[in-house]
Amino acid sequence: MLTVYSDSHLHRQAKTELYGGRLVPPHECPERAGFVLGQIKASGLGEVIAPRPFGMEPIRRVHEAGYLEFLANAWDEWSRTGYQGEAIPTCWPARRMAQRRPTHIDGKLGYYAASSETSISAGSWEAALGAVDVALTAAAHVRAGARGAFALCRPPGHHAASDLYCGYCFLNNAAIAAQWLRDQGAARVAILDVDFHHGNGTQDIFYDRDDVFFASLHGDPQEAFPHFLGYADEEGTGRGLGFNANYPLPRGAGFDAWGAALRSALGRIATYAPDYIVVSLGVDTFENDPISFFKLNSADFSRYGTMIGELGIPTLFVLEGGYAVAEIGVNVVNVLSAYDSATGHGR
Ligand code: Q9C
Ligand code: ZN
Repeated sequence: MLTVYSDSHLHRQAKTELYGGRLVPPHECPERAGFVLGQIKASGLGEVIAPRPFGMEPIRRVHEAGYLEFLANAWDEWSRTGYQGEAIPTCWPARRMAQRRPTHIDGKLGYYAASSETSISAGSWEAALGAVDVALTAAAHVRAGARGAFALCRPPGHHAASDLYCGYCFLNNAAIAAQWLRDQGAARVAILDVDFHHGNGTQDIFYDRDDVFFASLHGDPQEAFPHFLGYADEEGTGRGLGFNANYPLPRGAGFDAWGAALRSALGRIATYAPDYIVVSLGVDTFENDPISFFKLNSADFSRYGTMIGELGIPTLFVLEGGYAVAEIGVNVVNVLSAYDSATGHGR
């Protein structure tokens, strides 16, 4: 299958992540993309091409204008204050407080952040824009008739909502691609989120809609980030009721439990009969992932790539998480290669 990749992700190179009460080097680091690209080339998965620019319009279809303006200017505003570190929120519009956007950057950070591990650094906005072009270029390839395509992008996207950044994510690459496929004429799109963490941003964006089905397998929010969304009883609202499916799984879940949940999610998707599937492909379900608690081994990634391919629906894969840095290349390519084999290869 074809991969879309750009060096523009290198603009996202934060020095700090707030983790365990300390500022540590971010888990979501540039080396991640390097290992994936290296394994794609070593395995002969297929061609690697550069993205083309899609401009702001597809992004505005998903994200609020005020939020985009905030992201575009946050680093400059933060730098002008004279603060020495990277931009991290320290206060939030919590329960019973005013939901108004303040003028000071300290207030804006809390207004638009759903979590505080994600430092905003110089270049983060440029990298986030580049990731969207990667996702949309791969989406266009699928739209043009390919059975599959892979968007090798970072920063990731599935925790970002219309007006919230969260969990290393600023712009929701998978949601923007799904909306773009709808806007190009697809009647229905399904998003399958196999990242270890619940795709709270994607769920929120499509929660009241029946034209984009969302299914997510993830660590139980009682025990795992993002903690405040991802329960099994979240089934959608209004027209969207019945078009959201969550599969929270316990600590230590291996392929027996995880694969059974995937089979159920794929059954729901097959019934929905979408024109396209967008897979939020996080490989932090891996047994040695440093921040997660599932137990998939590298062979399990091939098993589920086959299962997705057996649906026979054109599929866009978008990279999300995965922090066992040296192994993420093998695990990602195992999914993609198995998908290709199950669909009779490539084009
Ligand atoms: N103690 C993605 O995989 N921190 N984001 C978790 C665990 C945030 C993960 C803290 C993890 C965000 C795209
Ligand atoms: Zn994740």
